[in-house]
Amino acid sequence: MTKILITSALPYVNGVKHLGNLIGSLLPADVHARFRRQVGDEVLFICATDEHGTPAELAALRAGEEIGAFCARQHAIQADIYRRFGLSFDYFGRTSSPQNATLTQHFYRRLDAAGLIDERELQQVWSPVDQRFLPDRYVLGTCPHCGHGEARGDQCDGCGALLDPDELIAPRSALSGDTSLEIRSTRHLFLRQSKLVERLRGWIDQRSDWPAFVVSTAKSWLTAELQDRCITRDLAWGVPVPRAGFESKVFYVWFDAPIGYIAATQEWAAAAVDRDWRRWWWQAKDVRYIQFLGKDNVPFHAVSFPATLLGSGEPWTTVDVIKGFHWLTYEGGKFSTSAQRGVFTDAALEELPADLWRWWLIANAPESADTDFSVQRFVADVNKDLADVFGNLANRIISFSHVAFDGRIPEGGEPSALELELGAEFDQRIVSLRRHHEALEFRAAAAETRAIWRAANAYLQQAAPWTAIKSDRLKAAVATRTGLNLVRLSAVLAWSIIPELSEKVLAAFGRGGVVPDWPIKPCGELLDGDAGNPVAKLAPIVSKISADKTGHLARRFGVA
Ligand code: B3M
Ligand code: ZN
Repeated sequence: MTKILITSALPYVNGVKHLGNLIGSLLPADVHARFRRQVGDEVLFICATDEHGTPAELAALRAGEEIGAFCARQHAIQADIYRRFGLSFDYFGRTSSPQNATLTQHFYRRLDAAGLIDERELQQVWSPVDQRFLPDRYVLGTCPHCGHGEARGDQCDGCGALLDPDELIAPRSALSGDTSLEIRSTRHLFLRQSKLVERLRGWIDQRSDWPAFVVSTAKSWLTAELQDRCITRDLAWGVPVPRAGFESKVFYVWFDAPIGYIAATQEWAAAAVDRDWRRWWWQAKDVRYIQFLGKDNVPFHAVSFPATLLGSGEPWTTVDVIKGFHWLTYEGGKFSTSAQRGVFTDAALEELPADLWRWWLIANAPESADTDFSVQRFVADVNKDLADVFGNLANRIISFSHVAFDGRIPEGGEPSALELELGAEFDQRIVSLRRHHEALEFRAAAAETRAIWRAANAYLQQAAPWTAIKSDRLKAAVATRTGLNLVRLSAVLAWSIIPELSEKVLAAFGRGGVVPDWPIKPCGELLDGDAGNPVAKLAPIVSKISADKTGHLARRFGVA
């Protein structure tokens, strides 16, 4: 049994995520975790909310809520949404946990002892009214390039230019509006990544399974003069820095967030007996570690976090495979949390069952390039694949078994050449599906899943038990038995992508509520098996999205 450690990028706690966030890390991680459990691997699937940094602080301020209470409330909201999306985390933790604070400070001490921490003086914006240093994005003003009046000290949303706070015209504090801003010097800690370049390069060269664009992103960071990284901030909310003179500072959110993967595993271990986080993270040579994340997160996972782990000089598990994703765009533009543009995960679930979203997103995952979401395409695909093919297949043959065979998998008759060919075809298809899942090729896995449903449908069209029953009961029995087993097999093979719909089907066969084992018997045998077993009636599992509903979705989600 292989031990597979899976982490999804940690969603920021600052608000409900959109479908782009879901497909960019959380959902593919879940599909892979489910697939690995099906084939019998030992899986640990870990995620958490990323709770520190300025986005959380600003969102709490806007909500008029104390930051700790805000994070606790938002964590619960996101946890509930992910549960309803069927995300099967073994643990969904929080980076504000005591475990993460202790571990982050531990890494800092190890890096410091190894001579990898430097104290340097920086010039920063100080607000006399707020009595604090302001991070770049807390300084607002007029953009020197386009004249946009609400430009931030890190970037202008009007023209996209990257800025420094001292370039802004008429700068003011985002907190209080204070215009009497000063520049003061302040001391910060730097992680000397430049001293780790060779070790990082050697480490990256040993990784064989990263997608090409992930390797090239990582390498481009290493060949360019690798910058030492400032790992502290002048904020009150975050992990305290255990160093004299740093009492009013915390660690930078991107320093503690990836450490949160390990800390969340410690939270998981603390939540029950017989769980050992070290089996996954410490001298764990038998673990294969896969990370799922969006392309903007690649540098942090391919360079910065490994620098922390390797620099500690301790035997931590480092990542074997980074599966990075491109963007999901929205009707030709950007999904945007700040502009509330796009489909948000809570709203998606108000409208339709999770599996419809899961199916479309995985079938269209932005794996090799950006992919565009549109309501029209979504509706067309879901209606065709899930209602016309998968749902129809299941409902039609199960209801026929009740009309003609008493709701049982019928006995009698011998498989003909048609069934034998079908068995051989399915053996091939299952091998190919498994290969796609193992290679983390999500679109290809969905395409093969769809091809399997279509092949099952085509068989039933041809074998037509509803016609055969009029003249040849044994032939109808073989076709119905094969058809029912095909439906069950189709559900097993689709379970990692559409778990809820699959389980409805599997429950009809008395096999709901457990991880369905990946088929290992030859299909010829599977498709002819289980004669005499009952099959429960099944209400229509997927209903087609109507034209009215489509109009409603288009209106609700901002495009007519
Ligand atoms: N929260 C950024 C993001 O969601 C960040 C990921 C942290 S992973 C350690 O894009
Ligand atoms: Zn501008």
